[in-house]
This record gives sequence, C-alpha cells and structure tokens, in this order.
Amino acid sequence: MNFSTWMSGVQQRTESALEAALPAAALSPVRLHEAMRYSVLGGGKRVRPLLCHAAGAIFGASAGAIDAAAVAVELIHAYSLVHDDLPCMDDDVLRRGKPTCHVEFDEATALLAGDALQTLAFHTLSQRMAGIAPARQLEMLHLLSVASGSRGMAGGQAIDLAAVGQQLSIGELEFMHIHKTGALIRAAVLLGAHCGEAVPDDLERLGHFANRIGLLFQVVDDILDAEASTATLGKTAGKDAAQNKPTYVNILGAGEAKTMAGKLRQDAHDTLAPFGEVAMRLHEITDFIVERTF
Ligand code: GRG
Repeated sequence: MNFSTWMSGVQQRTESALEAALPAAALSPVRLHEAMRYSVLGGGKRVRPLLCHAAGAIFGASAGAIDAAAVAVELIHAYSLVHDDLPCMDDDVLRRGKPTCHVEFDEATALLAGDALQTLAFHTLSQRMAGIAPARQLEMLHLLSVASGSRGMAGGQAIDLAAVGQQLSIGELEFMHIHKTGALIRAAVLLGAHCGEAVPDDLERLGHFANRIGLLFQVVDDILDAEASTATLGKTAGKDAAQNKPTYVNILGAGEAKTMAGKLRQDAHDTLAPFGEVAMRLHEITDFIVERTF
C-alpha cells in the first residue's frame, strides 16, 4: 500500500474514532458540544494520529488500541489550537480554513470547549484498552499528562508568549519548540509504541527520533508561515513577522532554516535505521512533514 492510501485510511479511522469519542451535538449543553465537535471534526492533517499508528505498527500493536491513544493526542492538540487562537493568546480568526472557535461561537464557549476537549482526552485514554496491561496504560496517562502540561506543551506556550518582541538565541528557540510543539509529537510516537511491545531501548530511540521531527515540524511551520499564502495554509500567513515573534526564519534566514530542516530530516531517518523496514511509515511521515504545503 502506498503512503497516500495508508494515510487516508488512518485519517478516516481517526475521524470515526473522534466522532465516537465526542459527545453528540444534540446532548445538553448543546452549544458547548457543538463547539467541541466544530473544533475537532472535518479538518487537520492528523499528523499525531499518523505517528501513533506508524509507531504502534513497529511493535505489533492492535489498530483498535492505537485508535484510543491517537484520539487522546488529537483531542489535546485540538484543545491547544482552540486556546491558542483566543484573543488573549494568538488572537486569530482563521483555523483549518474556517472561523476559529471563539469567532464561530464566543470566547467563553471556546475556553470551555478547550477545557472539555482536554479532559475528554484523559477520559478516552483511561478507558479499558484491550490487550494493554493496566500498568502500561497508567504509564501512557502519565506520559500524556507531562507532555501536555507546564513541563511540556503548556510550558512551551508560556515561553512563547513571553518571547514576543524578544531576541532569542537559537538554543532558546529550540528549548521553546521542544516543549510547545515537540512534546505532543513525542507523546504521539511513544504512546503508539506503548500500545505494542516496545522495550526501553526502543522507546529511547523513538524519543530521539520524535525530538528531531518535532523540531523539523516547527522549522517547516516557520518557513510556511513566511512563504505560503493564507489560502493555502487555511490559517493567517505571515503571523510570526506581524507579531514580532522569534522564528527560525527570522533568526537564521530562510536559506539556513531550510538547511537546518534538511539536517533534522536526515538525522530522523538515520535514527530510525536500526528498526529496518517496519519503520517505513515513520520514514514516510518524516518526508511528509517536510514536503507538506500547509
Ligand atoms: C494553548 C496550552 C496551549 C498550547 C498551544 C500547539 C500550540 C500550543 C499552539 C499552536 C501554534 C502553532 C501554530 C504552533 C506551530 C506548530 C503547530 C502545532 C501547528 C499546528 O499543527 P498542525 O499543522 O495542525 O498539525 P492541523 O490543523 O493539521 O491539525
């Protein structure tokens, strides 16, 4: 099966699993449930679920178990986007080609929708998972909570907000992105691996791989923000420069940011090499992250 067919299959099964995990729109409180569904369904590349499935496949994990992990990570991601778009943070009006949650609904509803998506993620991951020992599931919950919290994504977002208008060194920028974007990407890879029979050495290698692609994702995001159009991105282009945010492009210049992306991509591939053919999908996702246009 080629990558594009495999990717569509995972995206479709993730959409169905998300649909099943979310409260029905008709359920009270209707407006909150509508806002949650609006923010999650029918959009997004589903990169984190793709990573869960690709990593799980290396260790013979069942697709059913991976679905739960993939849904949990994607719900955290969706919550982070809803909150990031709020006027008190990035203040954006466009996400995935449609009005952001607070524009379509209102600020209070968007805040609550983000909160409820976050708790739904942990609800989903705490439900009985066939074939996964309770101790391993507890480890997965721990992993996702650390990756999402102040020592992970939320911490990275705090550093990002404090960095507006500041000069950051490349090391400081890297530290911020390892937390803001990288932590959840790493959690997606490791949760997928935890659904199968990964041993500590595998997890360490995958952790290194995930750190490389987390940064790669961000470098490419910065290049796209500087070079692509709002119509192609489905979100406001040129936002980083407009908000005077430190990025790889404005610190290194576009040419060197692309060289850095090339090195991270190669390092990611090299890290996967000992897994052999079974890691094929992770190799392909690495290339997809670089070659994406939105
Ligand atoms: C509010 C706690 C909190 C955290 C927000 C992820 C994040 C932290 C903010 C998003 C801002 C941003 C544009 C980050 C760059 C990388 C990134 C996460 C882009 C969006 O992810 P994609 O491209 O989005 O996977 P889709 O729409 O495809 O799911």
